[in-house]
Amino acid sequence: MDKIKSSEITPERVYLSRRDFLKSMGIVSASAAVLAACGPAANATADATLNPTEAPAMESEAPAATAQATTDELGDPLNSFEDITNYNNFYEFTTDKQRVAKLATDFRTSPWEVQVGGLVNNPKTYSIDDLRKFEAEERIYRLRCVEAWSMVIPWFGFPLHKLLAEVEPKSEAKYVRFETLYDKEQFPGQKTDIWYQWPYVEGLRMDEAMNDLTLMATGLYGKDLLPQNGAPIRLVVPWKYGFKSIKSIVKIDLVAEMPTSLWMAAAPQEYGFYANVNPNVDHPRWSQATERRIGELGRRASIMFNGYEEEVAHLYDGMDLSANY
Ligand SMILES: Nc1nc2c(c(=O)[nH]1)N[C@H]1C(S)=C(S)[C@@H](COP(=O)(O)O)O[C@H]1N2
Ligand SMILES: [Mo]
Repeated sequence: MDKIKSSEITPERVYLSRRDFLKSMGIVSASAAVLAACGPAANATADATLNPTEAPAMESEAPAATAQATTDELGDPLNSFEDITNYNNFYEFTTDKQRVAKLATDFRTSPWEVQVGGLVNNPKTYSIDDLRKFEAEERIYRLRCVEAWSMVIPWFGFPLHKLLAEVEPKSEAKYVRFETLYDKEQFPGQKTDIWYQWPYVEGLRMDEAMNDLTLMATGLYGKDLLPQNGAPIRLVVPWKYGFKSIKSIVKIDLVAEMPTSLWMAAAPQEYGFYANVNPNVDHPRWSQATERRIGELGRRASIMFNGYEEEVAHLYDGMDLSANY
């Protein structure tokens, strides 16, 4: 995965000047509209631009989205910034993927703290500025939702193992438990969607957490994360179904026992702890053999460990992969 290690992000001023150039050519909003019309975000974008009084503000706020690469290591093109920021699973806001972005507009991501503790020698509460001091890099990852759709996303962030090294896990620590912000005022779903046990919780086994692919993402397309993607910081575990990649994290604990995730609590027969992408094991209610890549017509074959078999298959040596959904 040389591509990933050597990646270097273009400074923001380069994007800005490029954007100013495009703007002077009068093609920024036009090209954005064309991109959106090709993807599932068409409705959301159309709604947002229907009101002409909102259009100028939206344009000046719209980030100049640029990534180093144009494809992942398999040659698949990146999904557009519009797709990635307008088609989201974030049940704290709504279960309607095309309404998350709008509901998340005013979400407060500053100040923000992440408490890291549990079975560690150096527990520490990190401000988001502290977390931004970890050297960040661009990582192009496929995101494969358990619902059988997928995207290719240029994340920006740092490997979780760098953070764990700082807090020094004790030898009794066997798992890492992550928790999303609990705030009923800002997350309408936490108030109304009583089916779920809030806050959202996820977990990884220690060796999964230490794997170099496991990313703490603070940005995508060279910009800070938007709230709908889990601002200001979220986990990205590319070989597992998307629900493992928990958003808007406020707490990370090193623990001895396997944590119970929100999805294990809600439907244990459908969502297991490991949740590795596996086209050979169907979800109880649908096939996992194929997926819909957002922006593409038709379906494509899903791949074992979402294409990261070489990096992670060894973590599961001796485990019955047909049994641990
Ligand atoms: N806190 C929280 N994290 C979450 C979710 C959620 O509802 N709440 N949804 C998950 C699911 S099912 C997926 S597929 C991904 C989607 O990430 P994206 O919207 O950035 O593409 O986020 C995951 N992380
Ligand atoms: Mo998902």
